Amino acid sequence: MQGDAVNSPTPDSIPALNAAIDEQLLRTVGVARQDATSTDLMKALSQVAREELSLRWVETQAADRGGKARRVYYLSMEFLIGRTLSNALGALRLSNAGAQGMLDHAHTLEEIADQEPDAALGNGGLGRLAACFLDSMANLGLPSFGYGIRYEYGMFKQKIVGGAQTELPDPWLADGTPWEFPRADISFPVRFGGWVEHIGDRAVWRHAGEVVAKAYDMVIPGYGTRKVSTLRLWKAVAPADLDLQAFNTGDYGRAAQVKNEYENISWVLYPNDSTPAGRELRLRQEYFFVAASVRDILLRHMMEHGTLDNLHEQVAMHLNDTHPAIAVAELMHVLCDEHSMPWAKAWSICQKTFSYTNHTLMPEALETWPVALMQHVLPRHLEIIFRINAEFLAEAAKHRPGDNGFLARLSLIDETGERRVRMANLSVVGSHMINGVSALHSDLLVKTLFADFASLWPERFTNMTNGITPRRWLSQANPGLAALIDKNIGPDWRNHLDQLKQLEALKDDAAFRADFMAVKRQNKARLAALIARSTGIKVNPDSLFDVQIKRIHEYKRQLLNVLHVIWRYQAILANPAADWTPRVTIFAGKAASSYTAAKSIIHLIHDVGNVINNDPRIGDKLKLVFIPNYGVSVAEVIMPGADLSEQISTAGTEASGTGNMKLALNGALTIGTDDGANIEIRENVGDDNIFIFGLRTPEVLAMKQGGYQPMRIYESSPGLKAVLDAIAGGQFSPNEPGRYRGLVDALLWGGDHYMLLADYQSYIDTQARVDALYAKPDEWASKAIINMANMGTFSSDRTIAQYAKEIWNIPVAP
Ligand code: GL9
Repeated sequence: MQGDAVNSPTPDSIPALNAAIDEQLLRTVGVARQDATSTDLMKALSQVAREELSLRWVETQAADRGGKARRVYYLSMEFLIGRTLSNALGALRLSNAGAQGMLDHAHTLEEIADQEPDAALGNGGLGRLAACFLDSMANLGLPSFGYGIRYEYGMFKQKIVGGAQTELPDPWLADGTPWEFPRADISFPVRFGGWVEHIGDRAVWRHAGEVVAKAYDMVIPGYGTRKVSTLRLWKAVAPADLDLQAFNTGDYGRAAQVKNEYENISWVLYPNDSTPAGRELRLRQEYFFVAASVRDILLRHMMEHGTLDNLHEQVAMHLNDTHPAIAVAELMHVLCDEHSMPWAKAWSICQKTFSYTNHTLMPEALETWPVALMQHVLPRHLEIIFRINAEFLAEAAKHRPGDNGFLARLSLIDETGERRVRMANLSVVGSHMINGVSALHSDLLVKTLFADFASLWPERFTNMTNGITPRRWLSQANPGLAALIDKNIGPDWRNHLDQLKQLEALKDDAAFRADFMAVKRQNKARLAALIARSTGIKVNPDSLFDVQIKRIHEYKRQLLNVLHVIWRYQAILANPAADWTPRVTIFAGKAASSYTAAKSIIHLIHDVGNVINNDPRIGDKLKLVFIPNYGVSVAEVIMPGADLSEQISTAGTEASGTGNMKLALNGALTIGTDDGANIEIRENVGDDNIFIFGLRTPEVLAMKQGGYQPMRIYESSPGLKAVLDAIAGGQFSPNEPGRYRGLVDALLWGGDHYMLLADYQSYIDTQARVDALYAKPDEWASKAIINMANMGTFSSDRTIAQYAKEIWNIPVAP
C-alpha cells in the first residue's frame, strides 16, 4: 500500500466538477460560462484542482511536522516540469470527469491543456530527472522538498528560420501560473561580496550586498495517495530599502538599474548543456538558491528539534550535480560562524548530511570557478573551502606519503593554470555518498573521474540507475496504451510498474498484438499531425517512425543518424525498385545557443530534409523531419508515436539517458550503442529484442590509444565516402556549397572525436536488420510488447526507493 487510500472516481464527480468549474469561471477567472475561451477554461479547471491540492498540501505538511519526519531536500538548479494540469487531474483521479466537463463546455481536454505554458525550468535530462523524482517522492509519500530557482524565463523557445535555430525568450510566467503558491512570509536575505574579519577565532563576513530570496511553492501531487510534495522555488527581490532610497533621492532611472542588478539573479535559466556557463551571474544564482534553501531547512529543523546537533539525523540534503555544491561551504558557514559550532563537529554533521549525484563524465562539463571570482563573490566561502581542502589533503597524504600527483588530483583547487575551485571535488569531499546514474556510468566514475577518491573511500560510491515516472510518460502521454493495459492487468501498474511484466505473456496473442499495434497506429497519426502542423511536411503513418529526440550534441551523434539517412537516400536512388521499408526519420532537440557545431547539425538536418522530402523519386520511401521547439509537451506526443528509438552515443559518453526508457516504455524498439542505461535496457528486454551496434567502451578507449585514423575508414568505404562527399561538396547546400565543410573536416581531419566513422558500418548494417524486422509486423509487435513489459525497473519509483533506502536513510512503505 503506498500512502493513503484514495477514492476512485465516481460518475457523480462529473456534475460536481462541472459546477465547480462554472463557479471558478465566475468567481476567479471573471467570465460567464458561455463566454469562456479555452484559456479561461484552463484557468478555471486548474483552479479547481489547485484547491484540492492545497488541502492535501496542508495535510501532508502537518503530518510530516507532527511525525518529526526525517526529510530529504533535493537541491537542483533545474526542474523540467512541463505542464501540470493533466498531471494534477490524473493524480486527483479527475481525468475522466475533467474531459467530460470540458466536452460539456464544447472543448476537448487536450485543447484546454494545450493552453498551459510548459514550466521549462531545465535544459534536458538532468532537469527532467529531477521532475520525475519529485513525482515519485510524492507518490511514495517521502517527506521531501525540492529546492530551486523560480526563473522568470525558462529554457529558450527554438524557432527554425531558413533551416537554422534561433532562440526566443520563454516568458512562461507572463500570464501567471495557477500552480504556484507565493509564500509572502517566507523570505531570507542572501549576501554577496565584501571581506572577512577575524575576531579571535571567529570569522565575521562583512558582506557588500544583499538580495532577498522569496519563496514560491509548486505543489507536486502524488498518484494513489493524498500525499503531495513541494517544490520551493526562490525569486530574487531587491531589498526594500533600495526603493526607499530611490524615492528619497528622486533618481528613479539609477534606482531601477540597481534594482535590476539584484533581481536579475532569478531572471533566466542558463541554456547551457554540459558546458558550465562560467559567468559571475551563474555563480550568484547557485549561491542564491543554496543559501536561501539551507536557511529555510535549518529554520524548519530548529522549529521541530530546537538544536542543530542532530541535523544529520533529520535532514538529508542531496546535490543534483555540482551546481548546488557551494551548499557544503554554506552549511559550514552557518554552523560555525552563526551558530558557533566547533569546526570538527560541524564538518562531521555536514558530511553526514550531504550526498551527491554526478551526471556526466565529460571533462568539459566539470564545473570549476576561478579562485579570484569566488574571492570576489563569496570571500568567506572561499576561506572555508581552503580550510576543508587543507585538512582533507593532510589526511589523504597519510595514505600515499610523498605522492604529490595524488594530492594534486584530489585537491579542491586546480593549480595547473589560473587557480580554480573544483566543484566536483568539493561535492565528493562534502558528501557521505556519491552516485552515478547507470551501472556503466557509476563503474566508469570510480575507475576514471573519481578513481583517487574511490581509493580513499570505496564505500562511499554507488550506483542509482535513473528512472522515469510512468504517470506522465505512459498514463498521461499515452492514454490509448494505458487503457489497453488497464483492460488486461488493471490500473495498479501506475504505482507498481513491475506489473507490466504480466503483459509479456500476451506477446504472441493475436488479439492483444492487434490492439497494441492499433494504439501505436493512432499515436503515429497524432504525431504525423504534429509534424504537419509544425513543419508543413506530410508523412505517412504507416512508415517506420524512427526517432532521435534529445539535446543536440556531438557525443549523442545526431550526425551519424544523418549519415545513415543520406546513405539510404543514395541507396534508394541507386536501386529504386528494391523493397524499401518506408521510413520517416524524426529529429527534435535544442542546441545551446553558443554551440556552433550543434547548430550546424540542425541546419544540415533541414538542408538534407529539404532535398529528400522534395525529391519526387523518393516519395514515401524516406522522409526526414525536424520538429521544432522540443520540450516536455512535445515529447509527450512524440514518445507514444515512435517505432524506433535512436540511442547512438559513443560508448562511454552518455551517463544514462532517460528518453531511451520513455520510448521503450511506449513500445519502441531501441537501436543503440552499448552505453549508459541502454545496457540495462538490453539486460531487461534481452539481446534479441534490441538492436545494439558499434564499439563498446573498452574498444573505444583501445582504438583511441592505438591511434584512430578516420581517414582510412573513409578511404576504404565507398558508401561512406559518397555520403561525406555529398555533404562536403554542397549537394544539400547548393547556395552555400562550403556550409558543411567544417563538419566533415572535423570527422576526417579533426580526429572524429566521437568516432562516428568507426561505428558507421555497424550502424548501417544494423539499420538494415531494423528494416527486415519491420517488414514482419507480428514479430515487430511481439518485440515491442516485450520491451514495454520489461520496463518496470525503470520507474523512478524504484530509483527513489533505492535512494531513500541506501543514501538518504528514510523509510519507504514497500
Ligand atoms: C545528463 C546526462 O547527460 C544524461 O545521460 C542523464 O540521463 C541525465 C540525468 O542523469 O543527466 N547530464 C547532463 O548534464 N545532462 C544530462 O542529460 N544534460 C542536460 O540535462 C542538458
